[in-house]
Amino acid sequence: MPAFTLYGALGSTNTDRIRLTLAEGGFTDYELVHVNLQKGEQKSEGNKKRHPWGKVPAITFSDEFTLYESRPICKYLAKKYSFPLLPPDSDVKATALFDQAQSVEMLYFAEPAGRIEFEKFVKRFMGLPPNDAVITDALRSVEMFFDVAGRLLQQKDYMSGNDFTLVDIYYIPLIQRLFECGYGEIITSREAVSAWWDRCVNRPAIQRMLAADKVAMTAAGRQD
Ligand SMILES: N[C@@H](CCC(=O)N[C@@H](CS)C(=O)NCC(=O)O)C(=O)O
Repeated sequence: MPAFTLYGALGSTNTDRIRLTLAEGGFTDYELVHVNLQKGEQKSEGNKKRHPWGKVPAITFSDEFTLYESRPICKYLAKKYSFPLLPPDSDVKATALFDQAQSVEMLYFAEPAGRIEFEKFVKRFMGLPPNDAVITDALRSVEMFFDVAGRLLQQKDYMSGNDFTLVDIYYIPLIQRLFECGYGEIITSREAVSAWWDRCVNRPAIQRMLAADKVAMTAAGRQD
Protein backbone atom coordinates (compact mmCIF):
# COMPACT_ATOMS: atom_id res chain seq x y z
CA MET A 1 0.00 0.00 0.00
CA PRO A 2 1.45 3.41 -0.96
CA ALA A 3 2.42 5.83 1.84
CA PHE A 4 -0.26 8.34 0.80
CA THR A 5 -2.50 9.45 -2.05
CA LEU A 6 -2.01 12.70 -3.93
CA TYR A 7 -5.21 13.97 -5.51
CA GLY A 8 -4.24 16.26 -8.37
CA ALA A 9 -4.80 17.01 -12.01
CA LEU A 10 -2.87 16.73 -15.25
CA GLY A 11 -1.41 20.13 -16.14
CA SER A 12 -2.17 21.57 -12.68
CA THR A 13 0.74 23.78 -11.62
CA ASN A 14 -0.22 23.41 -7.96
CA THR A 15 -0.13 19.61 -8.27
CA ASP A 16 3.18 19.78 -10.11
CA ARG A 17 4.75 21.75 -7.26
CA ILE A 18 4.20 18.68 -5.06
CA ARG A 19 5.28 16.17 -7.72
CA LEU A 20 8.51 18.12 -8.26
CA THR A 21 9.17 18.12 -4.50
CA LEU A 22 8.67 14.34 -4.38
CA ALA A 23 10.82 13.83 -7.49
CA GLU A 24 13.61 15.95 -6.02
CA GLY A 25 13.34 13.98 -2.75
CA GLY A 26 13.54 10.73 -4.72
CA PHE A 27 10.21 9.60 -3.22
CA THR A 28 7.98 7.39 -5.35
CA ASP A 29 5.90 5.49 -2.77
CA TYR A 30 2.65 7.37 -3.38
CA GLU A 31 -0.43 7.03 -5.53
CA LEU A 32 -1.47 9.88 -7.84
CA VAL A 33 -5.21 10.10 -8.44
CA HIS A 34 -6.31 12.43 -11.22
CA VAL A 35 -9.34 14.61 -10.51
CA ASN A 36 -10.87 15.72 -13.81
CA LEU A 37 -11.15 19.52 -13.56
CA GLN A 38 -12.85 19.88 -16.94
CA LYS A 39 -15.65 17.60 -15.72
CA GLY A 40 -15.87 19.57 -12.45
CA GLU A 41 -14.92 16.58 -10.28
CA GLN A 42 -13.11 18.91 -7.89
CA LYS A 43 -16.52 20.24 -6.76
CA SER A 44 -17.85 16.78 -5.89
CA GLU A 45 -18.75 16.06 -2.27
CA GLY A 46 -15.97 13.44 -2.18
CA ASN A 47 -13.33 15.97 -3.20
CA LYS A 48 -14.73 18.65 -0.89
CA LYS A 49 -14.15 16.27 2.03
CA ARG A 50 -10.45 16.50 1.13
CA HIS A 51 -10.42 20.13 -0.03
CA PRO A 52 -13.33 22.19 1.40
CA TRP A 53 -12.91 24.82 -1.36
CA GLY A 54 -13.33 22.18 -4.07
CA LYS A 55 -9.84 22.35 -5.59
CA VAL A 56 -6.74 20.22 -6.06
CA PRO A 57 -4.19 19.27 -4.83
CA ALA A 58 -4.74 17.44 -1.56
CA ILE A 59 -3.04 14.48 0.10
CA THR A 60 -4.55 11.81 2.32
CA PHE A 61 -2.90 9.20 4.52
CA SER A 62 -4.36 5.86 5.66
CA ASP A 63 -4.89 7.29 9.19
CA GLU A 64 -7.15 9.89 7.46
CA PHE A 65 -4.70 12.75 7.96
CA THR A 66 -5.50 15.11 5.07
CA LEU A 67 -3.81 18.30 3.85
CA TYR A 68 -4.62 20.76 1.07
CA GLU A 69 -2.70 23.79 -0.32
CA SER A 70 0.38 22.91 -2.36
CA ARG A 71 3.07 24.78 -0.40
CA PRO A 72 2.15 23.46 3.08
CA ILE A 73 1.90 19.98 1.52
CA CYS A 74 5.41 20.31 0.04
CA LYS A 75 6.75 21.51 3.38
CA TYR A 76 5.05 18.73 5.32
CA LEU A 77 6.37 16.04 2.96
CA ALA A 78 9.89 17.49 2.99
CA LYS A 79 9.88 17.41 6.81
CA LYS A 80 8.20 14.01 7.14
CA TYR A 81 10.53 12.28 4.68
CA SER A 82 13.64 14.40 5.45
CA PHE A 83 14.18 15.80 1.95
CA PRO A 84 17.16 18.18 2.09
CA LEU A 85 15.04 21.08 0.81
CA LEU A 86 14.51 23.14 3.97
CA PRO A 87 16.87 24.96 6.32
CA PRO A 88 17.25 23.12 9.65
CA ASP A 89 14.75 24.31 12.31
CA SER A 90 17.72 25.09 14.57
CA ASP A 91 18.93 27.75 12.09
CA VAL A 92 16.47 30.48 13.03
CA LYS A 93 17.87 33.08 10.59
CA ALA A 94 17.90 30.72 7.60
CA THR A 95 14.34 29.64 8.48
CA ALA A 96 13.20 33.27 8.59
CA LEU A 97 14.86 33.93 5.22
CA PHE A 98 13.12 30.84 3.82
CA ASP A 99 9.74 32.10 5.12
CA GLN A 100 10.45 35.52 3.61
CA ALA A 101 11.31 33.97 0.22
CA GLN A 102 8.17 31.80 0.41
CA SER A 103 5.96 34.85 1.02
CA VAL A 104 7.62 36.75 -1.83
CA GLU A 105 7.04 33.87 -4.25
CA MET A 106 3.41 33.42 -3.31
CA LEU A 107 2.31 37.04 -3.12
CA TYR A 108 4.53 38.94 -5.57
CA PHE A 109 5.20 36.27 -8.21
CA ALA A 110 2.52 33.54 -8.20
CA GLU A 111 -0.34 36.02 -8.03
CA PRO A 112 0.36 37.82 -11.35
CA ALA A 113 1.91 34.72 -13.00
CA GLY A 114 -1.23 32.76 -12.03
CA ARG A 115 -3.39 35.41 -13.70
CA ILE A 116 -1.39 34.96 -16.92
CA GLU A 117 -1.76 31.20 -16.67
CA PHE A 118 -5.50 31.53 -16.17
CA GLU A 119 -6.00 33.90 -19.11
CA LYS A 120 -3.67 32.18 -21.59
CA PHE A 121 -3.87 28.51 -20.60
CA VAL A 122 -6.87 27.63 -18.41
CA LYS A 123 -9.37 29.72 -20.40
CA ARG A 124 -8.41 27.86 -23.58
CA PHE A 125 -9.72 24.63 -22.00
CA MET A 126 -12.86 26.47 -20.90
CA GLY A 127 -13.44 27.71 -24.44
CA LEU A 128 -13.19 31.33 -23.28
CA PRO A 129 -11.16 34.15 -24.88
CA PRO A 130 -8.23 35.64 -22.91
CA ASN A 131 -8.61 39.11 -21.45
CA ASP A 132 -5.68 41.02 -22.98
CA ALA A 133 -5.86 43.88 -20.48
CA VAL A 134 -5.46 41.45 -17.58
CA ILE A 135 -2.49 39.80 -19.33
CA THR A 136 -0.77 43.13 -20.04
CA ASP A 137 -1.14 44.23 -16.42
CA ALA A 138 0.02 40.88 -15.02
CA LEU A 139 3.00 40.74 -17.41
CA ARG A 140 4.09 44.17 -16.18
CA SER A 141 3.96 42.91 -12.58
CA VAL A 142 5.95 39.76 -13.42
CA GLU A 143 8.59 41.84 -15.30
CA MET A 144 8.92 44.18 -12.31
CA PHE A 145 9.13 41.19 -9.98
CA PHE A 146 12.07 39.72 -11.90
CA ASP A 147 13.83 43.10 -12.11
CA VAL A 148 14.08 43.02 -8.32
CA ALA A 149 14.63 39.25 -8.01
CA GLY A 150 17.40 39.52 -10.63
CA ARG A 151 19.25 42.12 -8.54
CA LEU A 152 18.99 39.85 -5.47
CA LEU A 153 20.15 36.81 -7.46
CA GLN A 154 23.40 38.61 -8.24
CA GLN A 155 24.28 38.10 -4.55
CA LYS A 156 23.02 34.53 -4.00
CA ASP A 157 22.49 31.35 -6.03
CA TYR A 158 18.91 30.58 -5.01
CA MET A 159 15.78 32.41 -3.90
CA SER A 160 16.25 31.98 -0.16
CA GLY A 161 20.07 31.93 -0.02
CA ASN A 162 22.91 29.85 -1.39
CA ASP A 163 21.12 26.49 -1.13
CA PHE A 164 18.45 25.07 -3.42
CA THR A 165 15.23 24.83 -1.36
CA LEU A 166 11.52 24.22 -1.73
CA VAL A 167 11.04 27.88 -2.62
CA ASP A 168 12.97 27.39 -5.86
CA ILE A 169 10.73 24.41 -6.64
CA TYR A 170 7.63 26.53 -5.95
CA TYR A 171 8.52 28.77 -8.91
CA ILE A 172 9.07 26.02 -11.47
CA PRO A 173 5.53 25.11 -12.62
CA LEU A 174 4.39 28.69 -13.26
CA ILE A 175 7.66 29.67 -14.96
CA GLN A 176 7.30 26.60 -17.17
CA ARG A 177 3.83 27.87 -18.04
CA LEU A 178 5.22 31.35 -18.88
CA PHE A 179 7.61 29.67 -21.34
CA GLU A 180 4.75 27.62 -22.82
CA CYS A 181 2.67 30.79 -23.25
CA GLY A 182 5.53 32.49 -25.14
CA TYR A 183 6.83 34.70 -22.31
CA GLY A 184 10.10 32.88 -21.60
CA GLU A 185 12.06 36.00 -22.49
CA ILE A 186 11.10 37.47 -19.12
CA ILE A 187 13.49 34.87 -17.68
CA THR A 188 16.11 34.52 -20.41
CA SER A 189 16.61 38.28 -20.88
CA ARG A 190 17.74 38.74 -17.26
CA GLU A 191 21.21 37.26 -16.80
CA ALA A 192 21.06 36.37 -13.10
CA VAL A 193 17.47 35.11 -13.34
CA SER A 194 18.32 33.01 -16.39
CA ALA A 195 21.36 31.50 -14.61
CA TRP A 196 19.21 30.70 -11.55
CA TRP A 197 16.54 29.11 -13.77
CA ASP A 198 19.16 26.95 -15.50
CA ARG A 199 20.52 25.82 -12.12
CA CYS A 200 16.99 24.77 -11.11
CA VAL A 201 15.81 23.01 -14.26
CA ASN A 202 19.14 21.30 -14.91
CA ARG A 203 18.82 19.30 -11.70
CA PRO A 204 18.54 15.67 -12.92
CA ALA A 205 15.29 14.76 -11.09
CA ILE A 206 13.59 17.94 -12.24
CA GLN A 207 14.80 17.57 -15.80
CA ARG A 208 13.49 13.96 -15.89
CA MET A 209 10.06 14.94 -14.58
CA LEU A 210 9.64 17.92 -16.90
CA ALA A 211 10.69 15.84 -19.92
CA ALA A 212 8.27 13.02 -19.01
CA ASP A 213 5.43 15.52 -18.47
CA LYS A 214 6.06 17.13 -21.85
CA VAL A 215 5.61 13.73 -23.50
CA ALA A 216 2.46 13.03 -21.40
CA MET A 217 0.92 16.43 -22.21
CA THR A 218 1.59 15.97 -25.93
CA ALA A 219 -0.02 12.52 -25.82
CA ALA A 220 -3.04 13.90 -23.87
CA GLY A 221 -3.37 16.71 -26.44
CA ARG A 222 -3.36 14.16 -29.26
CA GLN A 223 -6.25 12.28 -27.62
CA ASP A 224 -8.45 15.42 -27.47
N1 LIG B 1 -3.53 27.88 -3.40
C1 LIG B 1 -3.92 26.56 -3.87
C2 LIG B 1 -4.49 26.73 -5.27
C3 LIG B 1 -5.31 25.50 -5.69
C4 LIG B 1 -5.89 25.69 -7.08
O1 LIG B 1 -6.25 26.80 -7.49
N2 LIG B 1 -5.96 24.57 -7.83
C5 LIG B 1 -6.49 24.59 -9.16
C6 LIG B 1 -5.73 23.62 -10.06
S1 LIG B 1 -4.05 24.13 -10.34
C7 LIG B 1 -7.95 24.10 -9.12
O2 LIG B 1 -8.28 23.19 -8.40
N3 LIG B 1 -8.79 24.70 -9.97
C8 LIG B 1 -10.14 24.27 -10.16
C9 LIG B 1 -11.15 25.11 -9.44
O3 LIG B 1 -10.79 26.10 -8.76
O4 LIG B 1 -12.33 24.79 -9.57
C10 LIG B 1 -2.69 25.62 -3.81
O5 LIG B 1 -1.56 26.12 -3.74
O6 LIG B 1 -2.87 24.41 -3.80
